Amino acid sequence: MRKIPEISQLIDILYQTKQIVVLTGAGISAESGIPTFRGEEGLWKQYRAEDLATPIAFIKDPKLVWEWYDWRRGIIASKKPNAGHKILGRWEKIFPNFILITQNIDGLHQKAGSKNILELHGNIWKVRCTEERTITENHDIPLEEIPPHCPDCGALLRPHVVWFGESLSSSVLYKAFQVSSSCEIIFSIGTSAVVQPAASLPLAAAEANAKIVEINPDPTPLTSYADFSFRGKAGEILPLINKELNKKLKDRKE
Ligand code: BV8
Repeated sequence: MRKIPEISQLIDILYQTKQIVVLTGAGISAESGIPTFRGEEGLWKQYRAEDLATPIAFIKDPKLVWEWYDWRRGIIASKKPNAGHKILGRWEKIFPNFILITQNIDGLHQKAGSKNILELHGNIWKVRCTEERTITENHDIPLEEIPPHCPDCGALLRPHVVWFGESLSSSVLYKAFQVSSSCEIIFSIGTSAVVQPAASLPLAAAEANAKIVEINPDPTPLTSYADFSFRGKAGEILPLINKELNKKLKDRKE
């Protein structure tokens, strides 16, 4: 098992911490087989974000945008949470105040048992009527009709996700900044830390003297601000941290 010296220093803080925030991005789902956005195998490789994940793209060609989401839903539907998702699901039960903020729309954190989640960018398994704005779950693989229409009023349905150029839910965003500005430690796991306003959350935490812990195989714009920066995969690093944490918690009980 890999030994990383900084882990013991992190554990010395972590096991006494009450308020923890974790921000995740597409990287935490990479080991579940879901392509990230910007990496080598990134989703954007075949497509450009500007062409698809925007309201203009949807107005111009709802069928093309829905074909892309239908394709992604097909990929995600068969994927399972990995060790990283599962450990975060367990940490929610260990730490008194634990909030998970995710940029991901794949729903794998919920599948791994996490309950206290803020989904900044929505959820690929929800659809919204473009007229009535009603939101419903839809797990059809593939979609019966592309683009799908509202069964009540016949208007186009859209994915209930936040596109580029769209504002996030103000209540979700307010809560995300509130908990980030009052936590003791914020983990930034599997995100390239470029998409705003999500990328500002760890900085808001640091402003309030929280420690920043980054887990990512690659450096990001956040790396230079991180107090702990683990260069590795979430599914490898989180089990190492979790193992040391459990040892410390066990010692404390004895
Ligand atoms: C908004 C849902 C107000 C849809 C997504 C300020 C400056 C510049 C630009 C802006 C700004 N403010 C706003 C903008 C514009 C824009 C923006 O941020 N653009 C970026 C590209 C610069 N932001 C917005 O439009 C936001 N709206 O601010 O509203 C407004 C209104 C009008 C005009 C201006 C402002 C809305 C953003 C939400 C967009 N929707 N997704 C969908 O998914 O289809 S964003 C999309 O990117 C996903 O949600 C994704 O989660 C998110 C972030 O990407 P990451 O998760 O970080 O994924 P990525 O692939 O980039 O990185 C993965 C990382 O994991 C890599 O670092 C990799 O090394 C690592 N990794 C790989 N394997 C592993 C791993 N890590 C750990 N373990 C592994 N195994």
